[in-house]
Amino acid sequence: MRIFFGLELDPDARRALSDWRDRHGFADGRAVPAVNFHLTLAFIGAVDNRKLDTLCRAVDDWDPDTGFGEVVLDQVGYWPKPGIYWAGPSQPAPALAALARKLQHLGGQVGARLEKKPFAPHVTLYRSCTAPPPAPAAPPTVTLAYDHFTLFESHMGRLGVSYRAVEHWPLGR
Ligand code: 3AM
Repeated sequence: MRIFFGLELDPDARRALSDWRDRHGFADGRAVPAVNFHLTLAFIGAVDNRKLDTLCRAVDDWDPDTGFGEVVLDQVGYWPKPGIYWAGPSQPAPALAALARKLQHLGGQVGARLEKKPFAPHVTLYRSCTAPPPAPAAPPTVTLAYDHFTLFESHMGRLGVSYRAVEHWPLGR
């Protein structure tokens, strides 16, 4: 199975981001269904059941010092090569960056390639854009509050990709 760690959007954040996109976020690409909105922390890739189990136990054994928190998705950006139009925080998110680094490291123990690019927190709004999207009339202001992180399975079906939460781990005390 193909897996990654990420943050879920709570229903309010999901709805707010989807509403903002309907009103302001136009792009010539494939709109990500709101049900699929997530913020990727660490992409792991394909693992078998044994590696999945090893990874989950390694996360269980680790006591994250990252607490619960929130980021405000208040800017948009465009990556031309993958054609990704995204929403993300304009402010640095050091706690999430540290969490992402640690999860990457744990993923490395089951064969995940180390990501060389710096962590760029974002929620993908559109994929496969063929042209840079027009600047929106108003930026999003969506608060993404988190108190856990999630291991997702990414599944490619006849109707496109879908994500299934495999396991959650709480953040903060
Ligand atoms: O939806 P976002 O942009 O957060 O692009 C994929 C998606 O990111 C990314 O992992 C997330 C869940 O699928 N992804 C897919 N293949 C990847 C790879 N080989 C990858 N990231 C890094 N390397």
